[in-house]
Amino acid sequence: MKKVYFAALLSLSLMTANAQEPNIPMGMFGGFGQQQTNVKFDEYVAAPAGFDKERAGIKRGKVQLIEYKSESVGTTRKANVYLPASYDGKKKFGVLYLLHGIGGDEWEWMNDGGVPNIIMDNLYADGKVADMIVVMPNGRAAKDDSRAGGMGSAAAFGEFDKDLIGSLIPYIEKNFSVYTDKNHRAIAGLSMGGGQSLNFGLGNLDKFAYVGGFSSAPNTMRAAQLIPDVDKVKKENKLLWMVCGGADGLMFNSTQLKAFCDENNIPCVLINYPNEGHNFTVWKYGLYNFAQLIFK
Ligand code: FER
Repeated sequence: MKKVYFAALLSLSLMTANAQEPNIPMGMFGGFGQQQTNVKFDEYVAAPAGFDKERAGIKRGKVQLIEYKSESVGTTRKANVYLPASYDGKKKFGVLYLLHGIGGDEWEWMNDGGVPNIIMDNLYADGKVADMIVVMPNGRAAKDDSRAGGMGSAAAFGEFDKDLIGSLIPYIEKNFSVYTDKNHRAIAGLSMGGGQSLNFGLGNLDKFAYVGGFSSAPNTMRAAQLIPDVDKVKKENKLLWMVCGGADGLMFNSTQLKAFCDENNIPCVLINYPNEGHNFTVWKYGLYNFAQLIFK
């Protein structure tokens, strides 16, 4: 991962304007070490010890790799799906789409330290979450969607909404016992996946009622573009929740949105994880908290 972030820094000056951000001056990209916006953060409450540790004597869910045909990309693509122990194929569940970062793929949350299955198993065991499955796709909507793409695949991350909404969501809703309305669909992600979640979630208020951004990257659209209709977002979005490490140079992507929301009285949470950088400590905390707030 470290290598990827270094590459990200290096390539900043080479970046051309992101298709998602047509009106943003290049200076705004800033990368790590962006300008700051002062906002009042929401209270940080530490997650209980052991929230991310495998616990003995509880029921465990399982993670399965699925493949689906992507119309927009023109390939067969992969995603991991966490099914809780209580998933029996009969009762209907909500769906959380959980996205990865620039250096990741459909395995990043599972294999790079996110332990989403363990966090979810523990939350279920404690009765802290509503019924949901968690879908972890590959957010790089390109024929070659391997991790090797690095910064060069930033544009493919911007194309993922077509694959997600056009192919993956229909596949999940056809093949799993899940609700199919926006109030049972959530989207959240880390870094590039956080930016995608804010862009696609707020950009498709008819598809997602719950939106989360963890350490969102500079692919995050500026607030006025993300929220062109303040009243609509107030009416249709049920949760806009963000977290970012206090020592993460990407904080600006979150604070610019938080400041806009505060000015316009749009409910929005932004937690500053004290002294933390751009890493899974923050992202695990994000999943732990976001999962408890959705579908309730
Ligand atoms: C950038 C710095 C970091 C950027 C993206 C990232 C698009 C993404 C980091 C990640 O996903 O972990 O300037 O520009």
